[in-house]
Amino acid sequence: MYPISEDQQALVDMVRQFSTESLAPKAAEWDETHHFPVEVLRKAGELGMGAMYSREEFGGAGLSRADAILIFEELAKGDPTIAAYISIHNMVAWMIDAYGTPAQREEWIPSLATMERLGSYCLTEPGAGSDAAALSTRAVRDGDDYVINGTKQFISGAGTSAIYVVMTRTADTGSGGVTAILVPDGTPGLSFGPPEKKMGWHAQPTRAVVFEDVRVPVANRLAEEGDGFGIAMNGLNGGRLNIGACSIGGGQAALDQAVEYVKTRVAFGKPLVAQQSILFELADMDTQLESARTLLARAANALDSDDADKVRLCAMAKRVATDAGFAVANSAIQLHGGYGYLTEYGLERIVRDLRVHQILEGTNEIMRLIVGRSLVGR
Ligand code: FAD
Ligand code: 2MC
Repeated sequence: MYPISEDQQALVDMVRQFSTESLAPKAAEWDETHHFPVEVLRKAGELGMGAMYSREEFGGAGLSRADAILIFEELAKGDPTIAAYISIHNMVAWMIDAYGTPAQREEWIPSLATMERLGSYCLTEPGAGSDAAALSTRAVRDGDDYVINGTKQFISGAGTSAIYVVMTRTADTGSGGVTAILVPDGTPGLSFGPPEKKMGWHAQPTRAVVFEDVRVPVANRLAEEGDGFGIAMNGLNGGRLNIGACSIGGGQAALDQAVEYVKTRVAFGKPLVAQQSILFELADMDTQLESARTLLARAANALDSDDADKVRLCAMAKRVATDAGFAVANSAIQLHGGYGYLTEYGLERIVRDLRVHQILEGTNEIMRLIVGRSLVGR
């Protein structure tokens, strides 16, 4: 994929301008005030970022996964938290576009594409995180409806979203008994836990989603009964790449800041950059990001071409990129000395925001599990 094409460069330039003008100047304030900037998300939607890799028929942008990772890196340079939410929203849009009926796609894709309406992805439960196939939120068929009961935990965008893609249990057959159902906001019996207090990701809400006899028409089911686990996992393959790209973007912003700092900060009579150990540290940071970026691009190409190896590559790239972004941002704090620890410098926010990327969308241990299993065939 590298070097990128002229079209991709134009995309990067457009997103960089949006990120620099609309995200970066406000990121610290949104973090401090825990503000979810829905109005800015609508601007991103106007620029085509609400359904990037959904088909164009109902308003998607029809871009590739290789394009998407370039976009997420640029968005995250401005604000990793907002970039990551846009990724989750895009997962939801893609799942509806890829698996929905023409009626479901027509109903949801146009307004998800513009981000006029937002989406949440509901897989995790209090008793089922890494072991997602153990989920117990149940959907019971009653005539032409499903009645849903259960709780989803840690749901990004909950309370603000217009649509919840909910992975439910319709049969006691492990991953084969999972069904994906669309639950619109406002459905009686749907409620939300209080906003979680978190280390980072302050600029987007994380809440439990509670289902108490929530009744939705069978027409709200995505694909067939039992297809839900595959739908959820396929949504996550792309999400894992995007979240990796968000980590690279955050790490790159921190590295850029560190490079400028060590050129001007004087210690022992000369700028820090004159110390070869400092130069080596910068070189290692740059190399970590570039290696991760290259692996992400390889995995994105595998997803675009539906390679047999795509799951392994997406898992590997997610693990490497989220570890790299976090490590680089943390090193940028160290290079700033005590100033790096101050909120004013913005680096501690990047570190707090990137830390969770090693945990969500499949922990980095689960990424190793996926890669390891593919090696030994189990
Ligand atoms: P557990 O599964 O309990 O894991 C605990 C520890 O054990 C981890 O270190 C894990 O790696 C390790 N572990 C577990 N199994 C194994 C194993 N077999 N081998 C080795 N180690 C193992 N979920 C959604 O569905 N939608 C969202 O929008 C969403 N947003 C989130 C936002 C935030 C801010 C957070 C924190 C989480 C979010 N999540 C979301 C949930 C997230 O995906 C889960 O937290 C994650 O998958 C881990 O599950 P868990 O927290 O239950 O940890
Ligand atoms: N892509 C496509 N299909 C997949 C897949 C993937 N990434 N992972 C598993 N599958 C399929 C697999 O091929 C199998 O299909 P079939 O039944 O046709 O053979 C089926 O799913 C079951 O897979 P396993 O037998 O591997 O299931 P197991 O339960 O042993 O392990 C595991 C599944 C651990 C890989 C899965 O539960 C997992 O990815 N856990 C992590 C959960 C997670 O990522 N949560 C993120 C929540 S979202 C979030 O955090 C956000 C911020 C939005």
